[in-house]
Amino acid sequence: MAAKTTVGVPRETALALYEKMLLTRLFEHRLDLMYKGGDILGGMLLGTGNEAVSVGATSTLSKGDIIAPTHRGIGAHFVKGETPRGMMLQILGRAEGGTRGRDNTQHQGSMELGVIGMISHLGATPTTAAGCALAFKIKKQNNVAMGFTGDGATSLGDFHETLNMASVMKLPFIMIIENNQWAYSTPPSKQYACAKLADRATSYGMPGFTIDGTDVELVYTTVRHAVDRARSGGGPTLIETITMRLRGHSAADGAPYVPKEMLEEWSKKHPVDLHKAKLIERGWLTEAESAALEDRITAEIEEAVEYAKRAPYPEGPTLLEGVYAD
Ligand SMILES: Cc1ncc(C[n+]2csc(CCOP(=O)(O)OP(=O)(O)O)c2C)c(N)n1
Ligand SMILES: [Mg+2]
Repeated sequence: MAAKTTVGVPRETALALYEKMLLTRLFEHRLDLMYKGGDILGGMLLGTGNEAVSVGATSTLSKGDIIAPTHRGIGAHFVKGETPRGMMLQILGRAEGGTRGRDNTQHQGSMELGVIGMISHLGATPTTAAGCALAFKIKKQNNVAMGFTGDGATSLGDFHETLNMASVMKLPFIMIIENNQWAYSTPPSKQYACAKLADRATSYGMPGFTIDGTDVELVYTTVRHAVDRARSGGGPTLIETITMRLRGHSAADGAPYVPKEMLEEWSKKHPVDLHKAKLIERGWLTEAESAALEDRITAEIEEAVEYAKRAPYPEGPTLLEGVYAD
């Protein structure tokens, strides 16, 4: 089923969505520069083009709800309360970061913020989120869990098992597919043969929607409906968001396999630019206000960079602490 209408959101919400998306974009832009400057070791994955999904979907949640974002979900971490400083400490592998310097990508989780750290074995992240939804149901806790997956990871068995079980058990679960039309170098035509990934929802006995993932208000309103439904005992919903990965798979991937025209076409539809244009058209934001916001966010990011660069790496003898269960 395709969601046909873009329902507007209140001014305050629309501006909050813009702020978090802008933060995500500027933060990732800074990461890109730092990677090129040799400040970031190892791999780096960016969610450029995915801002409306990571921010829009998670902005519908309440305290106590749990998310399990993908490797393109820096915006989701920010919405759940992670700070630019905390994220920078993690990405620079510092002792004060979420994984205490054991790792420098987005594997950090926080029970306090309600974030399951991204699990690199694709497929396991949404499954874990559904497990949280089951726990909420058993404990009669009025919370929901939201799992995220890329288009490629929907081909894994875990994805099907998770949705089947979530539907049978009527779990308070929302499954968001970030269909950015690439799974590394694999396009949808070599990944699945159904017209839309959300069409699979019918076979699980749950509602499914395919929506434009560049429209943050559409993402917000569609997901909000699913969250309300899950919270009131109606069971899970599958939402497929169509976006485009505007960068290579990782910073090391120039993505020569992506057709130039496709990239050019989608670059004109950057979700942050689209939302900003709407806000300005409605008179909810001026260019001057947007520039001031950008300055404030940039200053916060620069503070995070300075702090994290000065922060120590973990001490050698502590490295095995917290790696294995006691
Ligand atoms: C089970 C498993 N197989 C392969 C990989 C290697 N891998 C990491 S990301 C990725 C592509 C994932 O594509 P998609 O699910 O569409 O997410 P995207 O990167 O496009 O956001 C692959 C193949 C992995 N991490 N886990
Ligand atoms: Mg993908």
